[in-house]
Amino acid sequence: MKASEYQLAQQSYVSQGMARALTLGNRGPLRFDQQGRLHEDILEAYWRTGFYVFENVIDPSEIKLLQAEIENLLARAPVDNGALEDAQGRPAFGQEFARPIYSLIPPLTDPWGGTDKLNGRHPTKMTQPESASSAPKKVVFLMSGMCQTMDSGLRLYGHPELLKIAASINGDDFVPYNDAIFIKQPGLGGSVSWHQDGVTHWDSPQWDQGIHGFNFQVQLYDTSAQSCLWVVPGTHKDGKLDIKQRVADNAGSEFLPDAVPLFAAAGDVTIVNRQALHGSFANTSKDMRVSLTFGFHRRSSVLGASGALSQSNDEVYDAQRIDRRSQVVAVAIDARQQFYPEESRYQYLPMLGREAQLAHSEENWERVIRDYNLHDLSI
Ligand SMILES: O=C(O)CCC(=O)C(=O)O
Repeated sequence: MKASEYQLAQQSYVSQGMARALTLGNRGPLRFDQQGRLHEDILEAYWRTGFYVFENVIDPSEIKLLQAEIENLLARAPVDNGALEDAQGRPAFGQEFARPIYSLIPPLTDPWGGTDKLNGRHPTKMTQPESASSAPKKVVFLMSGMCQTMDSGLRLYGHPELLKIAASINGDDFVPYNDAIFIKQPGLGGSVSWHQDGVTHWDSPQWDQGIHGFNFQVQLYDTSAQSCLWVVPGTHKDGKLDIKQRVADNAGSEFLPDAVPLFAAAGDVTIVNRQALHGSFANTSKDMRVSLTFGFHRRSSVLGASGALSQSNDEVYDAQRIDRRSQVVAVAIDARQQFYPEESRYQYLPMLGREAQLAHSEENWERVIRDYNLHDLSI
């Protein structure tokens, strides 16, 4: 299918989705109560729908710094997965890191749908419209390790308001998960087929609507319903879903009738429950979307759990392992404080009293930040 035909097919779905999204009462400015917890109306809307769009959270000057670092990373990307050179023939960025920074795909394709990748959690394939003949053969789809590839990314990870949201949802002893930057260039960005993120706790006796945590997405550009993530509200409460059946029941169409778009502007921050059914379509629009995605868990969900997704399942997340990965939050908080000294510093309970030891220094960067994502806590 041509990209223009896909856009046309999407048109009425998109406008109906926008209308549904605006009835849900889960978008607006960030508000806290006097104890520094998310306002109860926000918590109610998050737990009812499984997601929230916080408007205007990140200052435009910070967004500019993030955008500049992303542009630089994109310019220095390898021409393909594992290639040693960028498009200008220079050594590609990031080859010294243990995990590849970049993941590239053919334009407008769906790399995971219908495959057994990522524990097979994307059972159906999205439409892959044809890209323009002038399009590059491969485009960057994901970038990982934002705390080591971008100074502004490390500082964002220590943002006090975002960490207050994490504490309000997962408790003061919340634990980090992983991060990934989704790049959806206009007319090129691939799709992420319908899925639920969590893979480990569906049959747990302690299962509830919050057991697999949530993901932030910090949006660097204005997005529309064509380019943004879509979520089926309330599905985080429903246990593991039969996604294949759901798509089959919709005459095989990926345009699930009850999904809504999380359209957002630059500087907005979205949160999505990792059990909610979500996905995004090939980006045939004119929007650039860059979503800095990073998640947090309840400590009780992770302690004693075995590795999944990016981690091998013979890993066990014991207290030491959790502490190792959580130190990244402490260094990020200090990196932020050094750069924005006027801002109030977040007090991260698991690292209380160890702030000096976990200051942002060259030594701690090498010890805690370099290759930190080998220790991600994926469940
Ligand atoms: O942003 C996207 O398009 C996909 C994000 C996603 O699926 C996720 O964060 O799990």
